[in-house]
Amino acid sequence: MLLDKITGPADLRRLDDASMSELATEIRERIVEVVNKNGGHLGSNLGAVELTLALHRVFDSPNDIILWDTGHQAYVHKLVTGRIQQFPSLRQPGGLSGYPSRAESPHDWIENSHASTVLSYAHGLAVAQELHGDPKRRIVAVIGDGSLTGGMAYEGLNNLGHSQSNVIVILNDNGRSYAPTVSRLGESLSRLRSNPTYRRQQARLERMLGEMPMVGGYLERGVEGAKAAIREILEPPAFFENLGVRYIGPFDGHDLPSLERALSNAAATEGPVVVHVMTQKGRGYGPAENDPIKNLHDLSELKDGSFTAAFSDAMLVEGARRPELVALTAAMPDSTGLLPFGQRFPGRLIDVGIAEQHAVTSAAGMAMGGLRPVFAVYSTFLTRAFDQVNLDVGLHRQPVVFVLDRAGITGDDGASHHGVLDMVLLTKVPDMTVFAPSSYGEVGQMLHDALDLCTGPAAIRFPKTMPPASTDGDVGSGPVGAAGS
Ligand SMILES: Cc1ncc(C[n+]2csc(CCOP(=O)(O)OP(=O)(O)O)c2C)c(N)n1
Repeated sequence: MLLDKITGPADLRRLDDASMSELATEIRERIVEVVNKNGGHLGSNLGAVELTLALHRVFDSPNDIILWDTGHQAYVHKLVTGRIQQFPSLRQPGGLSGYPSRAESPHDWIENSHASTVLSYAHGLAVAQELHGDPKRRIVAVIGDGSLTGGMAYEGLNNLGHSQSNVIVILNDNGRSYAPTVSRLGESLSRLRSNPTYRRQQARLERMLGEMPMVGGYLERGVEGAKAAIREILEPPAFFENLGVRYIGPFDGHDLPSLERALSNAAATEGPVVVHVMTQKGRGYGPAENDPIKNLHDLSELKDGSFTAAFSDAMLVEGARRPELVALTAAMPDSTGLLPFGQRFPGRLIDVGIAEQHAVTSAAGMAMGGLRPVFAVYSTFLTRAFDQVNLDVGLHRQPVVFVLDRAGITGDDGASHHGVLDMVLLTKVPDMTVFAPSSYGEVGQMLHDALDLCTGPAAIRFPKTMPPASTDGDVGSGPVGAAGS
């Protein structure tokens, strides 16, 4: 096995093209084997194999800084940065984290699993670099098209363009978050995907535009149509370039030699540059390639006999009773149990993208407009929208229901996924009622009560799994402090 001989990125640079392609196959096999056993993120990692290999051949990590947005797609990075032996312990107690981890490796700079932060870290590192860093060190930020729907990503892009910081942004575009990405920009990006010869066309169309006849100062109608088509082609590059960030691409994210050329060119660029890389989620593994819901983004599924399933059922009941009930998700329609609601009540499930802050304030607007919004979200992700919950919903006394899945300790999802702050924060919000079901059966009753009885905001929080029940005698009888002595 080639893979077992890779002790670090330098070993990758010694391999020829044929060996690299063999290595990519071995990596996919290893990831499928371990994730099928331990759970974790599958589709996202299978799609990022060649991209990760190219990054580690062109850049010199950890001196060059490679940052992964969200971090769920960093398994390949772990495998080629000296963690092959520990990989079977992925997400196990005492084993490798499911995300980058600063304690695990100097190649891991950031470790939070919340999306859309990477461009801000990159900007900060670039400022530090300029003021007192090694001028040769490069900063590379990898972000998915899904994570690019989050507000912080736009704030970061705007700032990078304005400051002209030396950051290489890799846009890993597979057209999906879990579900297809909610983004007009994403749609334009995917038109480029189906149009690889667009650069040639772009030049031709630009020439044509320059030669267009003007009739009484106005372009003719047919010409207007052509212009609209041209705009569609030019939109994504224009979007980045108007912000002051150079755009190159799109590149085939599974063609290693061409990716390496693209990355080398980007490395020689002054100022911020976006390298647009097209990848296929779940690449090389049939069940993931063919999963229509989320390309096996991860291996969690809606189980009967869970809080999520109870909530999913309760939404069908309440949705039928109340035509004004709408459901919101921040790019997680499947994991939050809202897909059945969306199928039963078309148009009443609103996916806002990975944009929790926007979701909360948008829910306030929906409530002001007479709807009863239910925002289903993991507890850990609501935390970033606390200001919106407090002011835009709470201060305005709007009847928004927050349904917080994964409240409390979440086990193998790791430190940044624990939902440990919602209770302390939500109980400070004006007019907020917090419900905490202790059985699946209570979920439906509490949703019903939150909608029927609460005139202001309400939250229903429940854990990922039922806590293990203790029986009489299980609870400690030894002297206090005995464990430490
Ligand atoms: C703030 C926040 N909300 C929700 C999530 C849950 N989540 C994890 S990965 C993901 C999709 C990411 O899509 P993309 O960035 O395109 O990466 P891909 O997996 O498609 O490569 C979502 C919604 C998250 N990590 N952070």
